[in-house]
Amino acid sequence: MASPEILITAPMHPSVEAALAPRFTLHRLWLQPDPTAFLAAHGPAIRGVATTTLGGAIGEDLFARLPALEIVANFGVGYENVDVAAAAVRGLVVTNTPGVLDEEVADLAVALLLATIRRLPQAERHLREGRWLQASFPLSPSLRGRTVGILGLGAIGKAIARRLAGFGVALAYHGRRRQPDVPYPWHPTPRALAEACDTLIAILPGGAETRHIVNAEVLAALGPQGVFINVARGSVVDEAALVAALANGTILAAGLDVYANEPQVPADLLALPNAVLLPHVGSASEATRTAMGTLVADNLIAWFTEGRPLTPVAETPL
Ligand code: 8YV
Repeated sequence: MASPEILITAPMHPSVEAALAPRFTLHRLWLQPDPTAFLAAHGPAIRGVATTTLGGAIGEDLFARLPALEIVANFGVGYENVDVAAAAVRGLVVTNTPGVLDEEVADLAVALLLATIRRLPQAERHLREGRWLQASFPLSPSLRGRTVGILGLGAIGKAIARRLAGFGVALAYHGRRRQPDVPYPWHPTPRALAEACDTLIAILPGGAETRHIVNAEVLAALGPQGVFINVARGSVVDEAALVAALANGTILAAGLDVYANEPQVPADLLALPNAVLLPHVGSASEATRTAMGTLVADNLIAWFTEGRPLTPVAETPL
């Protein structure tokens, strides 16, 4: 029997193709000189799609050209790039990569928090540029005595909270629902959380529902000693309001791993001395990206061999 045909929409970690190549016929859409003509010719045979959070949005426009499509396997725990409602109408399974990146992203979140508060990149630049020979690096703010609010207490948020419990800071959270088994105070809105803390870590899903959930009002509530860390999605914060809040002292500092329009980072954000900026590296270790790629492939393999995906998203019609 011919092996099932899989469309890969964008380049992703080599572990995906390594695991899929022996079992499937692979088509690499981004290498096609004319993707529209390619889809017209090969679309009807394609039964699976592997896509990535950073590879652009996919939905009905693509699904309509793939009438035999059964499953969309997303590289990334966030899957706002896949129109799950359109997929559900067509009875398509959608999978993501939960679990395998939680601890890695939580490590990065804490590293970014400390780097931002203790101004580690600025301190390193001070040394490298020879300025230490003239003067000690200026004293930094401190994590001591802070209350850290976690916006989105899912699996990664909890992994961040576990780490921060060991740092002796007070914790609080906001999510859609209070979680009865969580010992930290819950606040019913992002603004109420920001009022109750001075350090806010965003680790909630992206997409329309959470767009600009951190706005000028929330930043003002965080206050002049406020530190904002974003390891979620650029869309969850009003980037223009954040730039203004950092520039005029509404908040103290920000540490960002994600942006509204990646890989574009606005020039006025780049110019701010009180922002620590990373290029979306939360899960970007070799080991974790390999685990994510393997899970993308394993979902497709499980679907085509056993008829059940390993990690379907909540909206998937199973
Ligand atoms: C990756 C991520 O950067 O899992 C996610 O949702 O944002 C990151 O782990 C992304 O998936 C790479 O495509």
